[in-house]
Amino acid sequence: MTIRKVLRTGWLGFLGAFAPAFAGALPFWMKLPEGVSSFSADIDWLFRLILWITGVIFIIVEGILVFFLIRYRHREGRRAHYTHGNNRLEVIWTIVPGVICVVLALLSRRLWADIKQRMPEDAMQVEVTAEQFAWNIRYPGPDGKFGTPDDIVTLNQFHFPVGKKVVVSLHSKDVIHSFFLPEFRVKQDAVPGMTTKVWFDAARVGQWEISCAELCGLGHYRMKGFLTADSPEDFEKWLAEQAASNAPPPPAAAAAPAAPAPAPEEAKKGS
Ligand SMILES: [Cu+2]
Repeated sequence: MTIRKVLRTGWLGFLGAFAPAFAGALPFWMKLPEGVSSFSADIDWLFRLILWITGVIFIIVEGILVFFLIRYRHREGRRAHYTHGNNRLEVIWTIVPGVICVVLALLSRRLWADIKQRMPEDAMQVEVTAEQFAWNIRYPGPDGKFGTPDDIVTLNQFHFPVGKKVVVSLHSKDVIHSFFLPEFRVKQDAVPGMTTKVWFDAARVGQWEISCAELCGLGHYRMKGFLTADSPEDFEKWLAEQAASNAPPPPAAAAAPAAPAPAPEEAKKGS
């Protein structure tokens, strides 16, 4: 097989394999989880494009490797001969990957800036502090400031209103963790001593998992939180409940331990 034939076969294979990529087709075992955030479709498009490019190159390279292994296997009486290589081929397989990398970098540049560099204005602010092995979620409370007594803190329970953009300031208390929301196409390391911002939003009401995507210790497997997108009314209700359970007991209640506790139904209405 001449070099020209190898190149032509490879090129035709490349084109053939790309046709379904542009139609957005993927075999069922390669399907990604449902995309919930407003940028998940853009991430998926890039992901599929890169997967097809690397997949097709992988198949071509491995195919040529197997072909050479069989074609030039050891046979009695056949002598190897020295070859210095082919300059034209060297130039082609250096330039093509170079061009692909530059095109991918340019294609992903805007999306990267939108997701990682430009935080949306007018977004809800939440602080997430990772520790072995839990997620501490902090809301600023009515004064809108973190680190004040009215902050609302929950463990592993992250609620936010559907359709609202949320900016998360990520911290870590101990080791490197990774805040991973697969359905939102968000994954960001939480590094001790650093504040890293990340944002997302949800197109629908639902509950998903917050995983830690960094092997952070023996309990890494159980470092799991819950992310819930509520309707705005449900979110306000939930936040008010959390604020009530976070608030220190009023001095009058502390001074009168003998007062009868309200029935559960009444307590609910009062909160
Ligand atoms: Cu972790």
